[in-house]
Amino acid sequence: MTEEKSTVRTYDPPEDFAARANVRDRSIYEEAAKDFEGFWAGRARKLHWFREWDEVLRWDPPEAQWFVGGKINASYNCLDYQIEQGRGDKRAIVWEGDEPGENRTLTYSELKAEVEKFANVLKSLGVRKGDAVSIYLPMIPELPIAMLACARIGAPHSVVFGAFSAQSLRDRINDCEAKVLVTADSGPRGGKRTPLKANADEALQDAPSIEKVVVVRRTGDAVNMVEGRDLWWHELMEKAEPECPAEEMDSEDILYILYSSGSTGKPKGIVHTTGGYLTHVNTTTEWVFDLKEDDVYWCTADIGWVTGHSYIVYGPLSNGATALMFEGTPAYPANDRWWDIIERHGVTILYTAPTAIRSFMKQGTGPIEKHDLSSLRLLGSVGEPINPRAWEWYHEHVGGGRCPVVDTWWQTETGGIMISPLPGITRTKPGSATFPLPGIFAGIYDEEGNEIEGPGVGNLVIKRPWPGMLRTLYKDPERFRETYWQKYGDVYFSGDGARRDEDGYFWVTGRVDDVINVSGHRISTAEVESALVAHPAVAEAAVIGRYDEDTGQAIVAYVILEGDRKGSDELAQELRQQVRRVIGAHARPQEIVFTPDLPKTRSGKIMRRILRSLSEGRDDLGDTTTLADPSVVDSLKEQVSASR
Ligand code: 6R9
Repeated sequence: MTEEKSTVRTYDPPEDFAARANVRDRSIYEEAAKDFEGFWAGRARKLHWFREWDEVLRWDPPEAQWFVGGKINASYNCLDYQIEQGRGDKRAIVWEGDEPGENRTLTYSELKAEVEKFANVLKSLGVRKGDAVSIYLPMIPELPIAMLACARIGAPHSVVFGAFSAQSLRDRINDCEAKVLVTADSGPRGGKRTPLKANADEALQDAPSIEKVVVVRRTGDAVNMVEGRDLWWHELMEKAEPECPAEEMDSEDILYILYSSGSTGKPKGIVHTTGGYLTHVNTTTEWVFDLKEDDVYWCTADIGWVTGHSYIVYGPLSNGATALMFEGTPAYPANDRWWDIIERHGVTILYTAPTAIRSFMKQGTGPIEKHDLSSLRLLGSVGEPINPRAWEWYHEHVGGGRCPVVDTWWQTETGGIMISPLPGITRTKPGSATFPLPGIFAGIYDEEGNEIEGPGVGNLVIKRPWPGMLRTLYKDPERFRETYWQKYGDVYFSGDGARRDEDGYFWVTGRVDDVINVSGHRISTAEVESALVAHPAVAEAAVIGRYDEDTGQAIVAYVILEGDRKGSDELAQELRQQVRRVIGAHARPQEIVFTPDLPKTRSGKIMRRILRSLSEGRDDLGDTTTLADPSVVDSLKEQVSASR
């Protein structure tokens, strides 16, 4: 993201926060750099191991093994080990349903009891160590229960986001050849219901590996139960044996497979293993969120995405945290729902995405002002570059100016947070994820593979292995090699671009595949977007490169205006000027399309591929099944033809 140079301001950690922070000593960076294997081994020792490893790291690029020979179980670490440390009666999960006031709380002991029973259910259905289990559930406690039950018996889970279509579910089940599917009758969100079981039935018409389907009764909606295949969760749980000791897993056994979102073609089955992954998410949760015993921590992501895996389930629970889990949407039943939840549950740490923040900005501060948000002490951001104006708004209006903001860069592939401020140490610059965490060695490379030292722009890479890294793409090691390692050998290619400024801060500019080339000038869509949203009339912008005979590509900007502002030729002109002012004349959009909405994946990422097709007048929009709201496309088609 561009710095919006005229307004750049830095923020030091508040003194009282810094004085009590989990990480206070800067020497941690040096210590980690001196001996990064020893450093991570020290972190791994904070977990429970049945047997310690023989070797910290075996690195045969691109294959990494961490804590070789170590025996560990993720479910044991998230449950038994917490109870051993006296957290049996502490709340592990505080669940809030789609309807306000619909709550459920599970202490660590209660969660463990449920997990053990469901682990026995899975065993009784024939699931053995190494068998994959697909999970297609709404945001209900049964989702982490099912995941931890899989982890307990060594069955890799593959969670499929509850709003994915039947076709997407089928592809994912077939790719990992899951034996059992766990789903629900239907999933309520924002007052509407997703027919999960009906989707599952459709998916299962062509998913031969599935032997049994376990169905959670969430809403009571009528469903079709197939004799001999489909079983009710509650009936199985009633009969289940209560005790199920955790399997001793090899550090490198697969913990889960998660299919990556939003890109074209076949989804990538990203594989995470046990010991290294758990070490990474455990450490980063403690450091980045400054987690303390009495925190109420809320990550607003869906567990169907990696953010939920790492920072609702494995990171917080392996730290003994109280994690809030919310089934609904920010707008239901009213647009102050999140602020109501924060006030009612006394949330202290909030971790969310820039797209949510920008949608709140559009509504103004009214909904926030109705609530007391003074419990909050730390704010996090993830998923895309956060533009400085959204950062500032988040800091001022949600955080009341007193909470550090951590902008965390990472990917499904990295397993956990890689670049982020440490809230008690780092001076932040709005829009910058700041520095790689201790023990993480990020760099910037040019196209030829030369490292750009000092200020400069290039591809964001990771130079040394890290514990949470993906180990492979499921059953496709060749694609793993090509996608991430072919470009730079033993250095990981992230697919993102980044700039380092004069002070050494990293500014992640977005996917390098979203780079536009206009007359030989490389322009980042994220940079143009940031320039546009810095204009007071603009709430959100998405920029794409359209094929252009003269210049190679031309920039088209789709713009959502603040409040009830209307688009006009004058305003379009003004916005072009704005981009010229912030970046330069070469980055001025050729066309500006005013639109009430943008096509997004359900995790909030703008689907630029669809915008590109639309602006090039192509009728074939490719795969649109991952769209959060398909009707957006039709209204955009009208806008585009009207603007011609
Ligand atoms: C965790 C997650 C990964 C991609 C990543 C990058 C973008 C995520 C970001 C960010 C700038 C941040 N991204 N966090 N860009 N600043 N703080 O989102 O995983 O769904 O795999 O997406 O998201 O482009 O490459 P995933």
